[in-house]
Amino acid sequence: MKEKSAKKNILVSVVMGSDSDLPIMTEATKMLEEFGIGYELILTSAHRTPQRTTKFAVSAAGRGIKVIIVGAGAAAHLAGVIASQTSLPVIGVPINATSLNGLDALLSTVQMPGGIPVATMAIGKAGAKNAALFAARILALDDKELSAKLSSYIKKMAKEVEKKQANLTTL
Ligand code: RP5
Repeated sequence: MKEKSAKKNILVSVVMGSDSDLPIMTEATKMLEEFGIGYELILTSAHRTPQRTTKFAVSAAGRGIKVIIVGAGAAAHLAGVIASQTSLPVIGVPINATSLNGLDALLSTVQMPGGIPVATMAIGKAGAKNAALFAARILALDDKELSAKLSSYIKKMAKEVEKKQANLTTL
């Protein structure tokens, strides 16, 4: 099922506030690759490079991007700032980057004022993985092949639980 993203139509932007977020956001890119979804990796910060962030946000839809995944830690305003400048769906991944263990990023990402939605995932690796799966579910709305891949993925997960159950009972 693995396909290289480089030659694919780029439909998803995976944005990070810092290169220190990459080990977490790799969980998202791995899933996108598994589903054969083309993506781009963008490094930009709401606070350190506000103009670069605006340039990215206002141009994304025109470049054919359909979904934006944003990982950021600390006072994580990046997803909200991007969501405020595009009508594309924005999925936020709070990252554990400070002594507050990601709670700061979670609240900064999820507590958006009414009118500017950010679909906020769990803190860290599970959130990054789910961000990619959520993007896949959005794209699958008008992509039957992708929809079938998602169904197989869900069935495979269920089978794995059954296998683990069988292993438990033979212990
Ligand atoms: C945020 O600050 C980034 O998203 C990162 O999670 C955090 C720390 O960044 P660095 O100081 O490691 O570059 O903007």
